[in-house]
Amino acid sequence: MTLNATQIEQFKAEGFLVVKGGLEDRDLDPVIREYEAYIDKRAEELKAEGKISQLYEQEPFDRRLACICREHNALYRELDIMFLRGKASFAFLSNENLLDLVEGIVGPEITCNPIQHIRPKLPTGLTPEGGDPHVAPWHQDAGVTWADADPYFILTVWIPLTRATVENGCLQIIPRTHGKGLMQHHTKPGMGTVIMDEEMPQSAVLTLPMSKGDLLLMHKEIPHRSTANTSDNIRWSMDLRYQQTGTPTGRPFHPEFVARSRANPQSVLTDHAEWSRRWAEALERGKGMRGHRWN
Ligand SMILES: O=C(O)CCC(=O)C(=O)O
Ligand SMILES: [Fe+2]
Repeated sequence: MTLNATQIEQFKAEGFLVVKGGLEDRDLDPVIREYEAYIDKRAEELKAEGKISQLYEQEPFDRRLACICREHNALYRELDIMFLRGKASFAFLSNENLLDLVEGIVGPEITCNPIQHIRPKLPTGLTPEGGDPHVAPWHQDAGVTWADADPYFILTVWIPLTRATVENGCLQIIPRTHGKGLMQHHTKPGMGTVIMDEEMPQSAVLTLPMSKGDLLLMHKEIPHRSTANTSDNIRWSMDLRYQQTGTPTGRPFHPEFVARSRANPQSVLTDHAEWSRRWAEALERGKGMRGHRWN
């Protein structure tokens, strides 16, 4: 599927576009299977170490991790894309159906920005140490890069792996607020990078429940947030960023790579081991590095 002219116009006018059913199970399920297998392996280990009382193997993908974390939460911090670094997850970053949609906005020379996450948003109260990194206060994604990326366009793609609902903390955005540049953000302890309520645009908030297969394409200047997960299931999601090759990612110390190129096809990175090596090295080298610019 590619974006039609109306969809591209809509993105330009609104600063976002939801593509319903843009992806199929066969695009997303390899990632889900990879995470299920990892959680299964770790559950066996945690059970053997006496850290959890049972394996919870009858529980579905959107419940099992929560059951495990209720007993012992070590696993929760191992799951983001750059820590698990799975083959299927890497392959998904260059998924053809995904990039066909991205190309409609970014053009044919596509770099995958290293600000990329897989988030298991657990039911509130279950999260280690109280704070929840997957409850995101109001921010622009332009606010979580270094300033070198400010003049350049970056596309956020937000992808639910399980149903995202009002109850489990789907995204909320403020449409039509892009094109005016970066807003002032602040670093708030326990909350992260945030736009103060009094500095927020006064236009209407749009709440975006989404189903597996849907994608949200969002301009980096659109303020968005997600609130706590008050349900008893996990909101699993991915958020990825793409931009025109050659433009700064705003995270120079983390590995970007060329995901698609019509002009220079041999520049595309398809080597999972190499991608994984670059992340491992960057995480080691970049310890203590600040991704955000605010005090
Ligand atoms: O997934 C969330 O709840 C927040 C995600 C976010 O801020 C983003 O994808 O840029
Ligand atoms: Fe964000």
